Amino acid sequence: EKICCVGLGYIGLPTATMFAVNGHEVVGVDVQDHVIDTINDGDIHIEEPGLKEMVRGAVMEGNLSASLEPVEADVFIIAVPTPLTENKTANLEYVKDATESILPYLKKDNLVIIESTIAPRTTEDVVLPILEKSNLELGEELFVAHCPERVLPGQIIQELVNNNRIIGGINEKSALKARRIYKSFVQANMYITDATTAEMVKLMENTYRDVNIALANELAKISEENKIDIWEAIALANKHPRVNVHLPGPGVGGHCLAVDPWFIVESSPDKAKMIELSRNINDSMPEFVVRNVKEILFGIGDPKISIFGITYKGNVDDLRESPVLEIIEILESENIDLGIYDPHISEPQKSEYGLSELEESVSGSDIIIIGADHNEFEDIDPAKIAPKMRNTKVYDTKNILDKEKWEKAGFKVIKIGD
Ligand code: SAJ
Repeated sequence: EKICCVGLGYIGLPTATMFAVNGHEVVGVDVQDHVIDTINDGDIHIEEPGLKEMVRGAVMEGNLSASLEPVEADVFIIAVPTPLTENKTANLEYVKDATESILPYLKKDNLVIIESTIAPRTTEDVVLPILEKSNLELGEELFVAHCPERVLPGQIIQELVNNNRIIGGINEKSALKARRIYKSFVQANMYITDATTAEMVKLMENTYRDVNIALANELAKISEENKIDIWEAIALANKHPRVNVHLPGPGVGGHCLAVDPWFIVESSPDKAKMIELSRNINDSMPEFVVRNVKEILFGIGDPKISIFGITYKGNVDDLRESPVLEIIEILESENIDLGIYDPHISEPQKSEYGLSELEESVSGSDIIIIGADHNEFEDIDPAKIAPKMRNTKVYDTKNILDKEKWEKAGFKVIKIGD
């Protein structure tokens, strides 16, 4: 079948590619010229393990191409971002624009799938009214489903194949058609429901995780007050068969957990109390880190702070909603000298965010803040960087450092919540 995938970002590109390597002819659409050029050259503009090889193969075999404009197809997939507005509501402009953009290409028996994360009722109240303009009878001539993606950045390729999927059709015919097309590569179960339930399920999953991380962050603050090591306490609590406390950190970032719970708050502001509080607790963490680090540096004149890892989590290159960027912003607003290092960030962002190489970032520094848990940081030899620093302290927000190794090299290791 011919598939047109609108949006070639962290979800759209792997999904388009997966269809392309599984027997479909796929045209990916994006509004950015450089994305189109990069993909048509068989390369990728994002970092995701295993993706580059797959894209190259699919492009070389002629099954995947990228274009600025949609094309006629059997199946249309919308995988564009739904960012947060200033007022913490869902910005649906990209979803609306993408849906409008396929209108001229829609034909009888086409299937339109929305993968973008959207607030409850968006398929019914926003997407369908646009698709009605095709003059095709919805559910009989034009089939529509909301099939939210659930893959974890860093493991997208394997999770696309192995994760269960929720298929929310506007009617049963739509859901069955959508399930059939995903069967081309999904090896797990696919559960059929209506579009509005599917929207809610997706938001519930990310909200569940966000609320649990907020609990962990709150417990970290409480443990600190009581001089308890939260990491040890969590590990012990999780020995209980029905307990799974999540991990504290510098805050919650990414395009999903930091955003999606607000869509529920937006749709039910009077009821979504715990969800909103959790968002605020997680958003308070950058401040908390800065306050702690400043206490540790108390008495040191004109301190320099090194920051390792600015992405929203380890082993990705994604900076969206990264709490570490907020830590940097606070420190910069106080004119504190910074040395920033992140092996996953390359130009032009490397210059934009003032990054330097490892050695330069620690030169004359008083403390290192570990902001993201990149694997590379576990291999750093602290004995090599200690002599370059003025004070050898490290504040580990992710609990990834080998404390013994760093202490041996003369570092004072302080963990968040310890
Ligand atoms: N984090 C913590 N403590 C934890 C776990 C995570 O502080 O115990 C932080 C991370 O450092 C990061 C943020 O939370 O800043 C989110 O990271 P993540 O790895 O939990 O999730 P994402 O945003 O990369 O992907 C999530 C996943 N959702 C769930 O696990 C319920 C993924 O399956 C979704 O597909 C994705 O959101 C999405 O696109 O919605």
